[in-house]
Amino acid sequence: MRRLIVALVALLPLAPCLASCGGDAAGSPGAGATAAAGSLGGSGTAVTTRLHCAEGAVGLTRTMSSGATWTLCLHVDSKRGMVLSDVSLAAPGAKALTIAHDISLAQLEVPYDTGTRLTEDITSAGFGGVKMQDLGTEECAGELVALPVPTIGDGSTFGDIPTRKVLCSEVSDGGLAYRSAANGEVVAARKDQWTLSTVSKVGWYEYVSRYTFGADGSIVPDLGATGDLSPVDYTDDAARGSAVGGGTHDRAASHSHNAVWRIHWALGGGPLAVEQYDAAPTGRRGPKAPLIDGRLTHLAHATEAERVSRRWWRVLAPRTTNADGHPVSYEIDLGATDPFELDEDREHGARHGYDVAFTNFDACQVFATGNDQSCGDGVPDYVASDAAPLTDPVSWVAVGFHHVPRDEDQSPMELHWQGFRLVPRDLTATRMDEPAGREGGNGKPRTYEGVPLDELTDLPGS
Ligand SMILES: [Cu+2]
Repeated sequence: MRRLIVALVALLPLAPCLASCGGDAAGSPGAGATAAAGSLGGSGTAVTTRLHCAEGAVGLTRTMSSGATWTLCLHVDSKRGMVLSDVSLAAPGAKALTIAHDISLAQLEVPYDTGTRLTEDITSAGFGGVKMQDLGTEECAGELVALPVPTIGDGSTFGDIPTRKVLCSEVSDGGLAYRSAANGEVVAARKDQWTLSTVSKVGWYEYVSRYTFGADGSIVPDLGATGDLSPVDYTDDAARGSAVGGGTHDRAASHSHNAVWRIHWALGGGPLAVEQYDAAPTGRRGPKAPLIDGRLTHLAHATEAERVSRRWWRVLAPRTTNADGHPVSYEIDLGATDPFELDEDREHGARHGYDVAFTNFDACQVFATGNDQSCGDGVPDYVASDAAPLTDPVSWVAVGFHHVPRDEDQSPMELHWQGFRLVPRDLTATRMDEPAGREGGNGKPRTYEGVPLDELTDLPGS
């Protein structure tokens, strides 16, 4: 059942851009070298000239195993590193819908539990410039793409901008998409996934910034860490480190990798809205199971929100509906994370932590902390100053990893990952790639395996 449609696109240097890529003002790349495709991987190039991106950005596209097509512009910012803009998805046979104007990292804070070190790796060191590493075939099994890598700002002001092979575009097996045995037939299919990644070396750590685009319309931003433990952050305090040498010696200090991503949503165009879903047991029971009530709450204004059990958020386009008449939306699924409170936000009072925050788009609001602009230093400032209805949402998604070193972290450290998922919710009326025989399966079925529902006796299992 595996269906693989590979985009056939030109392997040509990018022509000068004819129009803006539509990215946020803060992320617009400046004048510089044009991007060129690098060596061709086994699965074909993703670089396309069909998409008009801003100068300094490369256009990328990929048609997935589901038949859905992703297209986006990508450039390197000296601070944020890889920045995606105009990220759009075309479901099979449908027009492309712009999902996000702009997606990037907005901060990576690394405080050590010993209290002796705290770094802000995005706003201080930056993931672009000389920190962004050239890649080879060990790091990238797919296509290496050369990009202009500005060392200062967006590159529009200072000198020549080197073009280097810093981006890896890779298509890989995404595992089982579905399996269903019914009506005497098994339908099953695998799926593929498309990853874009860069590596930035900041001190002893090397960070992999990665976005995985799913055949199902999902986007998974994540951050991997490798390189080496800090050689200068060891402690005698057993509460603040763990022995990585013989016996109880050489306690490498525990620390946190506090990452925040910024997503400026598009969903085909505004006004948009944000909702939070919560569900809780009622304390009562039905005939066989507890009664649980869940509901969506409209978040009318900029706000900080915390992760609790069964809670999730979605950004929706109330005026753009799928064939079922449901507003198209994307769900923010945090998955596993170590919640954190950014140290730089501590002056905002005892309760200043957020797992997800929403604000209206402001081109000046780029970083989660250390923004150092008239529009505020960071997310709590942005939320506090934003009284307008929340209709042009930016999501600030905080995903932490409290790293207690282990022997296997040396040396080099095995890559550890932290991230989250953006999952389409009601983007299409059914799954995008219904297999033969399942077309039109939409809503409550009238029969199951040929038996009318009212004749079905209770089935064991779910
Ligand atoms: Cu670490």
